[in-house]
Amino acid sequence: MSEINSLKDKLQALQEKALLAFQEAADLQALQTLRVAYLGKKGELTSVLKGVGKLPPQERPVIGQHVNEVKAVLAAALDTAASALAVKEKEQRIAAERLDMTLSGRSAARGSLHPVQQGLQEMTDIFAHMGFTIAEGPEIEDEFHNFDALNIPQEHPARAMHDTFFFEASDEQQAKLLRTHTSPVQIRTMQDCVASGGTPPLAIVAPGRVYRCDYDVTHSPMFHQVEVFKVDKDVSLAHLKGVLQHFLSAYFEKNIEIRLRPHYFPFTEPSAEVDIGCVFCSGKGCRVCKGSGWVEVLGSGMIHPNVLKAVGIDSEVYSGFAFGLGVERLVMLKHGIPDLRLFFENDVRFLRRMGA
Ligand code: 2U9
Repeated sequence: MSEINSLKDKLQALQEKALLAFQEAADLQALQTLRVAYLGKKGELTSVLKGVGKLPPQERPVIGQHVNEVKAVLAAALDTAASALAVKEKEQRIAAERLDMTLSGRSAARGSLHPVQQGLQEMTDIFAHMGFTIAEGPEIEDEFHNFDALNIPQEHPARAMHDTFFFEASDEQQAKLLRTHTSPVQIRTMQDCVASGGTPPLAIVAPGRVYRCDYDVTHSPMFHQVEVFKVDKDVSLAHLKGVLQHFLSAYFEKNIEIRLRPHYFPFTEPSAEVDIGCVFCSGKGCRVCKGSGWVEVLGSGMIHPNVLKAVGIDSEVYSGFAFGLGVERLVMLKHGIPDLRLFFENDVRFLRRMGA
């Protein structure tokens, strides 16, 4: 066989071998290696070209053109194979990254209200259902709204420094303090009513934080109150007792017996402390009720005429009842919580047990 035909055969064989190898390349990396092996400077096509020198000069262009054709075929085949592999690799990557949307998700840990807030909301809801309007007010108060308007005179022990947190103030400034009860909310509600030309009936529930400079096993310097009041014509002690009876039975979720014991509060007259039949021993006598069968739960009374006068409501025409309760105390009684301090330590074992 002539030299030129042998070269042509070699080129033909090379092309076939290369095309087959390109088709079988597993990935783009392997294809790149083949590109170098066949078309690179030291590649197979170059080594075939070296044989061209042995040909007679007139035959060299013929082979040269042939080599160029093979080169073009291989380059085109490499490009085709490369784009096919690129598509294949992309499909493999997408398949590997596929998300199974049918898998159930990890549920996020859900927080919950603090037991005191739960209690506060339960109590407020009961009064809201009875038709009382929820009202809130500032925790930083002045002496008028916290004391004077509530018939608590200057010399009253409740105003002494040991009970009330006062803010520092110069002589000409009005003294500011942390409210010691939520009663100023009702004072402000009545003032707003009168100022806008309105008249009773007013029925308000005032929940919120209050502060007293008092700290021991049964007292915290910050605690929560719910206060309720109703002002209208002909409001009587019977209305007070009916509302208390309904509220306490609804909150404790059972029929609750109540009794009113005469007491003294400056802002109510007459005043009464309210006891319930012991929820632990049903009146038989236990440690909680100290053997008496009764537990004190709140303070109440008919609004003192001086309080109505202080806000400009005619106490000859209108009367009202009011009561106030400590939220922590009632939550403790309902859930058998033995120590007030548990509410303020935020021990998760306690919070979880309480439904957190
Ligand atoms: C107005 C007029 C009167 C609210 C009342 C009590 C009795 C009472 C205590 C219960 C436990 C406070 O948290 S505690 O220490 N409260 O005994 N509160 S009558 O009387 C009012 C309120 C507003 C305008």
